[in-house]
Amino acid sequence: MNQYYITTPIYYVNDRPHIGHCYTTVVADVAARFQRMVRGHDADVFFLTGTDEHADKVVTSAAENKVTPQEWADRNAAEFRRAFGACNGSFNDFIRTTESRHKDRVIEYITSLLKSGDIYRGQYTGWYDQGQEEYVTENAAREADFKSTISGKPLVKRTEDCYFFKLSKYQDALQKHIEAHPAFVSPSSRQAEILGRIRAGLNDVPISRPVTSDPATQWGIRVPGDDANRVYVWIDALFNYLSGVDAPERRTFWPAAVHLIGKDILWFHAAIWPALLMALRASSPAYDWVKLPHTIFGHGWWISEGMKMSKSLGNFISFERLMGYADRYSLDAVRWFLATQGPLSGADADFAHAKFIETYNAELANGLGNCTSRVSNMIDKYFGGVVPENAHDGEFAPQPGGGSPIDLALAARAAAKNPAPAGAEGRAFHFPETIAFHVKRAIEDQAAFDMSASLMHVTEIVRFVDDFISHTAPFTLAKTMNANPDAKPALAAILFACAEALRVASLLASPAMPTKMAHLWRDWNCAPAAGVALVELARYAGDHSLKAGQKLVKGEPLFMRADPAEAPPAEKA
Ligand code: ME8
Repeated sequence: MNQYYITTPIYYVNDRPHIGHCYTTVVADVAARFQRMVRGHDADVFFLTGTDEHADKVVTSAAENKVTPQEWADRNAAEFRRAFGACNGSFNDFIRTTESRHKDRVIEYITSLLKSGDIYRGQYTGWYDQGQEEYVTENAAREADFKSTISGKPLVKRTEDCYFFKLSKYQDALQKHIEAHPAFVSPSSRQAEILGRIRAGLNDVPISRPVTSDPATQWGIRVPGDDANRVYVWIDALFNYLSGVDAPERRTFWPAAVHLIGKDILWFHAAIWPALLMALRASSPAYDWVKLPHTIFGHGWWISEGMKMSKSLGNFISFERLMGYADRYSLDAVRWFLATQGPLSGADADFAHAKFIETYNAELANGLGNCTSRVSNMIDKYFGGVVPENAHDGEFAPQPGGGSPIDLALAARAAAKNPAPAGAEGRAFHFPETIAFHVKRAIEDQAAFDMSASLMHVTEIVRFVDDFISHTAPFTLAKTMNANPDAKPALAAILFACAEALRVASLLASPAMPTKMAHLWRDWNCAPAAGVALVELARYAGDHSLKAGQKLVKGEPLFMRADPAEAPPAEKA
């Protein structure tokens, strides 16, 4: 797949942005940036986020705030856009369901489905959760004692004329598709959940709501040809993924590679959405291009200091709190934490201050940050801040007769009575192969949407370099440079290898930490060339490697160590 289209849910405008919204958007951002880098061509990636604005509660809140629903939506959509901008989201577009480019498309889709008969008129009676704006099945209502599982408020019984979508017709096709495409619903635990529900049988679903004299019911897209009904907000919202690219110059991005969502909205995405797409495709030859997305990925939940975040408890980690962390530890550290420690694979993840500090210190301050500082300090000190000549292939193995950089380094250590760590004798370090391995694996992990595994290759390269430094102790070798003419080229080879490996690590880290890595590239004079694919950029000592003779500034440390005793940052005003 040469083009890559990734989406986030479109968020309800009524909420204040919080860690949940920022999480999904940051993870999608890391994936989008990684894929741009893999392809070396930004235009092949399309990343869409946005806001879901036709919920009834928008009207209620707007009235409370004495503005029109549209003004309320405008104000809050701007908040989301600002929050995602502040998280350095590189979305290509921000779609709002109140925009005519979206509404017009939805009307076209529904019109086509009405014509084909997959949307039809009928009557619906059921238990309605007013807070969630969703009907609950008889069984689920009974199990929950006829109360909302979210708000605890009583469910209400409603009967209304409405339009249905023939979901039942697509039961077989859906089941077969999911069974035949293991990546379609990811991770696999989610697949089992969805398949179980589909196999249990599918009923047709109501997809409209009546319009009455209550202003709250007048907000939304009217069913084409019937002003007394409007399109149910969920159906309206799902169509954003299609409307967002339904323009001649964008249609090639469809089908989406990944719809990233939280597990709360899996059913809509993994059952209703694909069935709607199948129906739309079948409705007219004009929708021949409407294939099914490749992956619907439902991540787990963030909890906060070990407790479930809930609207009633009011303990959501707010966007402002995240920005408090960003101010103190850097935005990139927050992005790294979200991307590596988040609930992607399904299990919930805890946003605990102690865990943030531990990750930050281990992986960033003492990890990547410290390692880049050590290496640039040594290049500064021993080579005047210029990348040393590399007359070496990056294969560091002891030689039978001695004389390799590693032999010289070990000899220098022995002379300085600074013994190498146990097992150093005979140990070899294969830079080109190790680097190629991590790059390949990071790309594969991204393809499997395993963000933390992919970013752990950064940490593994750093460990490899740290290990190499503790074996070779280049600072000890440096002390022999006056006495031994072979010492300097050996030191050059060692430091070149370290710096070059870290350059590659910085590439793999950059989708999560674009700002910090850009600082490093500026200091090290190694910003990746535009238009070049990752495997080329990341080849050890390849065409895009560090160049001997180029300036390499030691610069500020990338990440200052954090004091675990310091109180958690406050919300940023
Ligand atoms: O559901 N942990 O919008 P929404 C992780 N408008 N992620 C979380 C989270 C948490 N504690 N809380 C929220 C809607 N999220 C609809 C979607 S899409 C066609 C329509 C994230 O504002 C997670 O991605 O309630 C979840 O799916 C999304 O926010 C729900 O956002």
